[in-house]
Parts: sequence; structure tokens; C-alpha cells
Amino acid sequence: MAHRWKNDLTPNEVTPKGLWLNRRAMMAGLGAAAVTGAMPASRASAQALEPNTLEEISSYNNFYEFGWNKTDPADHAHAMVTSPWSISIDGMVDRPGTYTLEQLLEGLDIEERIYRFRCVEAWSMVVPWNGVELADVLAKAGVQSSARFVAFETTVQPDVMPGVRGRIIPFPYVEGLRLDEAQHPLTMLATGIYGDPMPKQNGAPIRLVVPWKYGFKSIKSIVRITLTDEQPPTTWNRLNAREYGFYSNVNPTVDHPRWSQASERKIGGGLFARRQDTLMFNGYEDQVASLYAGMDLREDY
Ligand SMILES: Nc1nc2c(c(=O)[nH]1)N[C@H]1C(S)=C(S)[C@@H](COP(=O)(O)O)O[C@H]1N2
Ligand SMILES: [Mo]
Repeated sequence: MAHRWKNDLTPNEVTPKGLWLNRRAMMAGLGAAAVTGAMPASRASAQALEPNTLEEISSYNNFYEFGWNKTDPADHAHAMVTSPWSISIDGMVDRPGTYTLEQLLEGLDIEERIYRFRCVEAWSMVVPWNGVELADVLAKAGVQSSARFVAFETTVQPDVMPGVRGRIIPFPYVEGLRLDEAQHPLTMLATGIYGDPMPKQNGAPIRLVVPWKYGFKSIKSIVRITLTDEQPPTTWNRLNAREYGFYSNVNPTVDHPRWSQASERKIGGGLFARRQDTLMFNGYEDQVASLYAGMDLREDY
């Protein structure tokens, strides 16, 4: 995999892995903004962007197909079949069809991007994702000018997904973005973390990452992408429209009906760690605020 930090690491530094991870954490603290080119220069850089460990990222998960507890995905997702994998791309595209993972990624650079990740439940992590821009994958299918939204769907494998059998949430899990959100350069299809293939509990082999939105928008283990001219249904909005809107942009000034969104607990900080302030658009305001110009973010939550 080609990723941007490769040149900073000598082969000696790559092993043992612990050292490699430490080095990455150190670099992130020193200058992730310069390295990723994806960080705003303002308030966000004041907040340390120290990545969580792979252990933290892959052991505290939401993947309701595998159960409701944070440890259920790590306990059960190993049984999910993720190879071979393909995604059907349909709707308003010039070249609809079933694309293998290899076809989707062919010719694209796998980049490494360190993003903040903020769950609507008010916990957060910092994750060094590997992946490609969604826009580049959509371009392969040829987005038609009539398309206005992108809908996504997760695999359903009932035999190995205890949560699917529970039938509390309607599966498949579905999500959606406005086309301009989907084509924004921050929006990724991620295929790995820390240079390793995506852990199954994090949405192997390929999942969405939209860093300025609450985590539930970042749908895992995608098998279908549909270009449409209508706002698509989304799983949490279907379950409770008052609590979970279509946009779900991270916004410290709009509270969830049952809790404050002004601050968050960063996973891995320990029991007595101070909560940190939640940033507007999760710290990506400079890059994405223009997408919502003229919108009332209280109405369109
Ligand atoms: N298919 C699917 N995608 C999903 C979810 C899910 O339950 N099923 N949970 C979402 C929620 S609520 C969050 S916070 C993130 C969690 O991603 P992580 O486990 O990689 O941190 O995945 C999102 N994507
Ligand atoms: Mo979440």
C-alpha cells in the first residue's frame, strides 16, 4: 500500500510494531496537519490529534449487526465473510454494475488520513485511516447530472450476525449523503487502519468515513451504492427521526434530545480523563461549512 508517511520510516523502525505505532503517535502530535494536508489551521490544530491505538480502535465498536455491546463486534465479526467482495453501483450512473474491490481501487492511491471520529453518543477517537476518496470511486461509475444523493447499504449475513436476527433495527443498515457531501475531498472509502487491512469489526473490507458527521453516517462493510435524485432513507433516522436527522453534522450547539453534544470523552483517556470540547463540524469547519451555507443547522440536524 502506498501511504504518505512511508518515506519517514526506515525498515528498522517498522518493526517492532509497537515502536512504529509510537512513532506515528509522536508524529501526529508534532505535525499531522502538514502531513495529511487535511487539517484546518485554526482552532482544530490547538486540539492534539493523537491517534488512538489499534487496540482501542478495534475493541470498542458500534456494529449493531453483531450486537448492542461495544465488545460484540470484536467478539463476533470474525465470522463475517469479506473476501471476495464487490459493490453494486446502480441508479443514476453511466456505468452501473457490480465492481470487485480490486476494480474499485485500481489506479487509485491508498492514502493515509488521520481523522477525528465523533460518535453521536459523545465519545470520540482519532483514527489513522487508509483509503481513497469516495469521489474517485464514484467517478469510475460515471455520476449522471441528474443525481443529487448517494445511498449506501451494508452486507447482511444473518448466519453470523446475531443482531440481524434480533430484528430491533431494520437491516440492511442504510445511509446516505447529499452528492456534494459524498464528493467532498474529506469523504473517504476506507480500506484499512494503521496500514493494515480494515478489521472486520470496523467494517471490512471497505467502509465510509465522513469525519465531520456523527459516526453512524460512516456506514460499514458496503455492498451497494445507489445514485439517486431523492433523499434516501437512513437507518437511525428511520428508527427515531426526532433524535437522528439526515445531516447529522457534528455540532456542539445542537444537543441530542437526551444529552449534551457540547463535549466528548476521548476513548483511551482513562476513567478520570477530562472531557474535551466538541468542535463545530468536528474540527473540519473550514473545509465543510460552505456546504451548508444558508441552511438552518438546527432545523436540518
Ligand atoms: N453497518 C453498520 N455501519 C455502522 C454501524 C452499524 O451498526 N452498522 N454503526 C455506526 C456507528 S453508530 C458508529 S459510531 C460507527 C463506529 O465505527 P467504529 O466501530 O469503526 O468506531 O460505525 C457506524 N457504521
Ligand atoms: Mo455512533
